[in-house]
Amino acid sequence: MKTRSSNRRDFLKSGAGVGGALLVGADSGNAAPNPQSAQPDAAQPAPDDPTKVPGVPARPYGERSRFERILRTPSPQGTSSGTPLQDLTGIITPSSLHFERHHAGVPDIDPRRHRLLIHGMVDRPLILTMDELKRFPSVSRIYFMECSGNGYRRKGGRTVQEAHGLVSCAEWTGVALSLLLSEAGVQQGAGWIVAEGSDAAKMTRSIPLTKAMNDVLVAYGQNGEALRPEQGYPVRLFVPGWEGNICVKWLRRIKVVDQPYMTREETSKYTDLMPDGKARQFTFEMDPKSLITFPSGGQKLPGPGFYEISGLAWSGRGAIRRVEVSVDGGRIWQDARLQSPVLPIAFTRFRFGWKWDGAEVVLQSRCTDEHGDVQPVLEDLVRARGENWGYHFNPIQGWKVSADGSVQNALA
Ligand SMILES: Nc1nc2c(c(=O)[nH]1)N[C@H]1C(S)=C(S)[C@@H](COP(=O)(O)O)O[C@H]1N2
Ligand SMILES: [Mo]
Repeated sequence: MKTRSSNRRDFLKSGAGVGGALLVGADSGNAAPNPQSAQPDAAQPAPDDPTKVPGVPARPYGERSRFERILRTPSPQGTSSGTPLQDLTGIITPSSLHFERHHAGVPDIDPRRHRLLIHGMVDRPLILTMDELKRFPSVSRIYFMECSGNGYRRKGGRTVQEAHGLVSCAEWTGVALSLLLSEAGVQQGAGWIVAEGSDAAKMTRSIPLTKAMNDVLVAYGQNGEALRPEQGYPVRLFVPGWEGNICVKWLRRIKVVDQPYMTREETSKYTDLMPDGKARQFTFEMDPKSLITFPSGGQKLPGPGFYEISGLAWSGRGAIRRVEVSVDGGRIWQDARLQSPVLPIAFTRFRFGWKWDGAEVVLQSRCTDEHGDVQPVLEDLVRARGENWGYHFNPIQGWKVSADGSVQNALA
């Protein structure tokens, strides 16, 4: 059987396609393409014969190749870290690169001692151990999660990771909250739940019962294994399509109540101050958003030629129906190809073939979700929401490609 690299060499030798530029763009999608990778036979010393040298032995827990270097970017305060969206393939974010946001650190929880309490306006209050929780029928779903502060308006950012890294997409496994609430028996007059975490922040949020009974998960699995501590080990709430902060991590308590509790997170934080001086509360859903991840800020194109523009689109309200790309600063928009699967409330990967003539250009993407909601331009967002606002930042993102191939954030 031929290896991937020998196929690649044959492809280059045959002079098929457009040579090195195609491979650097589509194959590595990397921030710093190595121009030598276009001529492996000529310019690089012959590698040691990998068929003669044993690598790592079988090991109990896998690690990536030592040549792979992509990382999250922790904030200076250590309270968040961004996903390197520009370096990922497909739609799943590896758990080790899932963005983090925590208000007061990551607690170290022994799952054998952890309990989940479900109480309040219920007939049969429950105290569940993790083992008991895992005995309930479970479901696995692929969902994105985005911090409502992602891309915060005045933040800027050189790369897609710095500007928009507080969004990821994973497969989440757990028990439907509706099942646990039915088990507890919700009483007449209940209208909300309050979810509380067991971290120092005691993150607490109110959620309408209609959502709680719809698609909310009490999740203990992430990409096929236990949640990572950063993601809420041993158990978190997962509220599909809504602001990340509602997905309470290290979940210890769900209280069924008759009204929202007006916690810190829904009064002083996570409200949207409007131009008339009033603040919007409970702006739950994340709006449709798309990003070109290649080419994007900080990357450099090696020269004119063919490239496959690629990126991600998502909407908190359902599936992505359409992504359009403009390669002329927004005059002409053309449909990008949506890569299957196109799942509701998940990343959708889009692709668009493009021939760069070497002139300065601004690349943009614009998505539309299944309800017809379209990603707006920045000017329209500012007009609607005023100067004070900064959360739920989903304007069309442009990347400027200069004549030397360098790519910059056109919004910064
Ligand atoms: N208990 C608890 N839950 C929490 C938080 C927190 O600080 N404490 N941060 C919230 C915020 S603001 C976001 S955006 C998401 C981030 O989830 P992640 O770190 O798994 O990406 O978790 C939410 N859940
Ligand atoms: Mo967040």
